[in-house]
Amino acid sequence: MCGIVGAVAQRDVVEILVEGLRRLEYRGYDSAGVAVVNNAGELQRVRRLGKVQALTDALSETPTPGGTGIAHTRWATHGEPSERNAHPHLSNNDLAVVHNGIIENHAALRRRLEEAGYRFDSDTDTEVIAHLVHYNRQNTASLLEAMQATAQELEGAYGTVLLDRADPERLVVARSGSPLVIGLGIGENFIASDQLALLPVTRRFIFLEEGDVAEITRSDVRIFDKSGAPVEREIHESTASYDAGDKGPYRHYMLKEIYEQPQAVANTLEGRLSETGVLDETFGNGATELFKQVKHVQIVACGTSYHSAMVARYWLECFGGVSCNVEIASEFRYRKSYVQPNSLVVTISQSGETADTLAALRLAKDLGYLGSLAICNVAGSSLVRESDLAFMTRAGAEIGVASTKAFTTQLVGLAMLVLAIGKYNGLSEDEQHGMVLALKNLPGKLDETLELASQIEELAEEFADKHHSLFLGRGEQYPIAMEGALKLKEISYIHAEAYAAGELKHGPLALIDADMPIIVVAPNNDLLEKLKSNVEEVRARGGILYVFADSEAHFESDATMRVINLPHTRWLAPILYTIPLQLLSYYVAIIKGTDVDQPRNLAKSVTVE
Ligand code: HGA
Repeated sequence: MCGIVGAVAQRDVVEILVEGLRRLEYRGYDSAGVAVVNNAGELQRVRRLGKVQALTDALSETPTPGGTGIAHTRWATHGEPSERNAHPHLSNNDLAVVHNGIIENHAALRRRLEEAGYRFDSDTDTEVIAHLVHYNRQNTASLLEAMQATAQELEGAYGTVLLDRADPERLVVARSGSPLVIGLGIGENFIASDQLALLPVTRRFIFLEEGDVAEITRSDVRIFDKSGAPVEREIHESTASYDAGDKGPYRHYMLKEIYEQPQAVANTLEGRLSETGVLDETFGNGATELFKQVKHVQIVACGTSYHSAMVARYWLECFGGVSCNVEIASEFRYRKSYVQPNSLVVTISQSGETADTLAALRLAKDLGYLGSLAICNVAGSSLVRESDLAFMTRAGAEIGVASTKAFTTQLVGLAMLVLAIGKYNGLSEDEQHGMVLALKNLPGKLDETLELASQIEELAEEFADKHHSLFLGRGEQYPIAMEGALKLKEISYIHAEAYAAGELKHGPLALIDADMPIIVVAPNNDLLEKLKSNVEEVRARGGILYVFADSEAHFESDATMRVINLPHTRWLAPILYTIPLQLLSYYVAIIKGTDVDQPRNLAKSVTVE
């Protein structure tokens, strides 16, 4: 969350900063701001409430050129979205600060700084960083040392960038809990919270590590670790495509990303399957030794990734021959838990920077798991770097706040994990062969499923005036019902709940009437007859049903039930049945006129807890 961009160059950097913010807008979009030191040595700041476009408009009215600058797009945690709370924040008109994260001891620091004579102009926690660095600067030899001293006093999480009017040739940056990446140019250098922001200006990146403080000038980058010792960090050459942040011919990123799923899944599978199984090295060095010993899997994740984990639990226990627990990261990290013998901990996160998931991984490492595996879409992210093994999902950049292709490729990764672990736990060669074949056929089935879009668009009309909805599924389709409900909530703001269909009679049946659409995920599997009984229970009470089914499941459309048939598939049905639910929420949101890619109150890459 929160997009940060900074640049030190000879040329005017404002356009670079604003283009970077545009590319990071998915991380927060309630306000945006920029601060630069201009040729006259003045610190100039422009901030606007709302999206980056409002800032761009303001900058075109009042050009604000400068060779060194910082910029920010905000997702508020402390203080309402407003211009006065927008970053950058200043101290004494000398220092400007942008920040991603939460300073937990901000109240105590604020009191102390107010006593020392500092005046606060915002309600944010961030402003304490500006004043504290300013305060510490008086007793230190450089801005870098002032930041190092400040880091000792800050509690919580931050990725922060500082600009000093009196020393405009450098930026000082610090990372603790929130990601920052340095972009290396020729005679100019950059900083951002995501490499995507800097792809127009460089391909060479250094990912800062926990506790790093760095000084960036036009010609040099100096990095110090948390003990203050100078360190060298590896330079990565990025292969991400320049236009990863473009919508192409699509109206929204979300639609583009829905349609990219067959290719994203094909990319995720490429080079990782043999005729009869999954190549262990897909998960990294040492995977074979680890998988041979695994008897239990603990998966930890948040949001959509948590739903993929829930599907994996069904798969791992059904085919993988091992037991599995799944837990929401923000719960796991704050409770006492027991580690089963021979347990692998698996974390799942699109960005690899999800604050709660990262904290859960760190806790798990202390608890003594056999090993850790990250399933992630961003190479070089904290989760990947800090795990023993990693499976990269190759979904490509996902910009829409509501996750689509990241989810389906996570499921592909988890399906491959099931095969990799299952082969050491009784999964026969024949079974593996059939499962591999299904994986290879999956991109084609996804293409076929996407052809249902016009039917689903038509069906969406019936949801636009509804305020509530219910999603039902059984077995491994229950988490898909949960994911469908989450999508609808996220982008159309319709209240949606998901239930395991067998639970209906324990309460939710009371809600059924003609104003409550009920979406049922109904592939042809062993639970089909049970699910059909649940469907009848709803019909008997006047409910209107929308059933996504397999033609072999023999549901018939009539006055109270609309049936949409999907291509036939067995064990990978959760991946296929996700597609119509994504399309449904997309088209409902279009009809309702909500902001599909940047829904209210949300942002992508949840780097705060
Ligand atoms: N706490 C700061 C920054 C918020 C943030 O990082 N969001 O992702 C604020 O509220 O401005």
